[in-house]
Amino acid sequence: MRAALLVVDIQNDFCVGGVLPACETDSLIKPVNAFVAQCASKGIHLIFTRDWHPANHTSFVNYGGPWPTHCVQGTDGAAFVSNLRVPADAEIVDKGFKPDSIGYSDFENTSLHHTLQAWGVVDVGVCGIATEYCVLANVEDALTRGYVVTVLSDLIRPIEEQAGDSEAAMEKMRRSGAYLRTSSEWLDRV
Ligand code: VGL
Ligand code: ZN
Repeated sequence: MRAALLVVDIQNDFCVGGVLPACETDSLIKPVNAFVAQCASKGIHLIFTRDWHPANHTSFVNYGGPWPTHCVQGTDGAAFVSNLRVPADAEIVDKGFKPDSIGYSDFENTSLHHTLQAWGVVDVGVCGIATEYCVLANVEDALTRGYVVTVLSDLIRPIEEQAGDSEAAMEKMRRSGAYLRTSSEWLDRV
């Protein structure tokens, strides 16, 4: 199987009730669970990512960055939301662990690219949080590394700090060469 699904940062701090919640995450988890199960039954490789910061990360307001303290390694906020089903054989990739690097991408300082190459992956579908930060960064880095990348439009959620942020990110990903399709459209093609 030459396809992989990247499930980005579905963690407590980014969901309803968290410190940095994305929009409408309540309607995200069930469809992601169902889609992950469908992908698994087709043999699609599964990767779940976590934002995984040290307590002194420079993206935090206290250290001069833009964000409230979030997704600190080992805390409840950094845990996957409890109703997200993470299959036992899914690969988990952590990022953002360098204190002085913004670290939105799972391709920076991780073995993700090597893992995908070892599996022979060509197609990468991306879902999760947040559209205009970690989804965008992963999509752009995957494109740079030569993958065929599809943004799964029904299974992503933005933070939308400013109205239009999500739209702009979608347009940026499209212009960079990503396909924007629904999850079922992608599944029919891979
Ligand atoms: C993210 C803001 C800060 C994300 C991570 O996962 O999109 N956003 N850290
Ligand atoms: Zn972060």
